[in-house]
Amino acid sequence: MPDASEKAPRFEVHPARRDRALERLERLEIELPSWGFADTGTRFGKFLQDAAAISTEDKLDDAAEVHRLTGACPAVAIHVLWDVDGCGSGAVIEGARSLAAAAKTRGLRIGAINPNVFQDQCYRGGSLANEDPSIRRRAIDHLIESIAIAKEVGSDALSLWFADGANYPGQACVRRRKRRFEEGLREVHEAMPASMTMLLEYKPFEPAFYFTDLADWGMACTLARKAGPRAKVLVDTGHHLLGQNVEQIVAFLLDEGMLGGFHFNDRHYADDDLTSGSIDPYRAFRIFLEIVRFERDAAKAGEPAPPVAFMIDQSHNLKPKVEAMVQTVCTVQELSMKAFLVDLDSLDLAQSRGDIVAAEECLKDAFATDVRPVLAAWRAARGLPGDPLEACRANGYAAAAAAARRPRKQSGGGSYA
Ligand code: PSV
Ligand code: MN
Repeated sequence: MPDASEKAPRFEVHPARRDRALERLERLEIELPSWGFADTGTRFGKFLQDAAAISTEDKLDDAAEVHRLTGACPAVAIHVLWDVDGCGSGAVIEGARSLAAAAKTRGLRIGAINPNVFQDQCYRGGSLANEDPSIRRRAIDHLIESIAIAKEVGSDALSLWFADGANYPGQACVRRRKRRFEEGLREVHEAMPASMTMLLEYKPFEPAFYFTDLADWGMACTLARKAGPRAKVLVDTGHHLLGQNVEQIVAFLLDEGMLGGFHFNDRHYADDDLTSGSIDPYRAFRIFLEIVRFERDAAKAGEPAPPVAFMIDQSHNLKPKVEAMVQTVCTVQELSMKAFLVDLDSLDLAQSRGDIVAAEECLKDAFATDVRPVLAAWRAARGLPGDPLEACRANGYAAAAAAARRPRKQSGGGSYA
């Protein structure tokens, strides 16, 4: 029941609720994607940026800058083929070791490990579902090598996304491919240490356009369950068909104990990699609300709420990379803070009374709250810039990075053609 002492005038937040929300925000770590700092493009071309990272060290420098400004991003997810030297050779452990050391020097740690079984020519017909057993073996070996990398860098998350699928009706047998995924994932799960979680990401389209083998949360959940107890589902917010209710998926997976983490971004049409909250901030808010409500219910029941990884998966083609990442982190903090402010007791009461309008107003009141002043004060109290985005735009980091990286790009060390 709502504590009467926590009742504030309708459009004001009671200080006790605000403090609880800030305490939850304090624990919100947002993992950055190494690949979000490099030059990327669409299939129609790339628009290169002088300040974009070339090497993995550059990416770590950029991530460290985002963490320095926001204090919320101590971990960086990596894509092994793009970030670890020596993949597929005996030198890979050495590569992983130096990567971990490079992260540590910058006050960071390596987060989720993303293997890559989609870019090599051999994966034309897929990876774990390939008709050719030698290609399936190669993919599984790479996933197992990624586990070794994870162990070496101290990461406990193996994050799997598969481009497997088919482009044409009749091209492939859906059931046979499903069985191969079951087999392959089981083997990989068995190779994971007890501390490691397998995150299984789904996506209904691209690069396959007739079907992908892990097209939606139900398929990912089924395959995760068959893989083993430490396999969970990863929800990339851009990987849904138009109109899908993502927060319902989140709530459902939470209740099943099957939500492992997120790839945050926003979208208008497909997997657009737009800035989180730039298109539908209310949706991101509703997703956070499902999480905070689940956590509250677990706490009430005296049960631990299993950890959920909050990762960003955005590669901006047009925005400056570091600035876009700082903007994203601040937006995620703002939207999650609004969700943490929802008066859950009043929401419970309104729902149990069937008072639909009052229930919806609980969401709207919190969403309409301007949390920026509270966040600025909270950051300042931690020695962080009150407005990380403004600090980022003013501090000259991007200009210095561009000056240092431009010559390397021009001399062929980067991705300038
Ligand atoms: C695929 O679209 C995806 O969302 C996966 O998470 C990949 O790892 C990432 O994008 C690569 O950019
Ligand atoms: Mn993703």
